[in-house]
Amino acid sequence: MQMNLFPPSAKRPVRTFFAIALLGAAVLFASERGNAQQSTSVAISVKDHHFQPSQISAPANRPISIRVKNLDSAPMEFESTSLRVEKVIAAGSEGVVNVRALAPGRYEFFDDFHQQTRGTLIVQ
Ligand SMILES: [Cu+2]
Repeated sequence: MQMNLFPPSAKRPVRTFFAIALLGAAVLFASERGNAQQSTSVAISVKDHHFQPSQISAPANRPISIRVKNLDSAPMEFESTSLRVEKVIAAGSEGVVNVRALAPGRYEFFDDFHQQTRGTLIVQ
């Protein structure tokens, strides 16, 4: 047997209230996640086998696009063990290296074709 605590007219507004509250919470949650996942981009150049600047920084917990411009007349390979990336960039050209969202810290990178060419990404 069904117990009817509320008369039919009172039941609907209560249910509507909860539905709206739930929807509101879902929208809030989704937009916070959206902010956290919004990517950021940072640029760096290579000239005379030196990164310019040799230190770049980016916010934590966001995917990062590193735009690498190779101003030298030789190809280079942007590489990092801690970032788990590797990308060849032809002479006089540029490439984008996409990195996952990172915890705060220092992440070293180098040119695999000219190992003395080194730089650091500071995530904070
Ligand atoms: Cu390599």
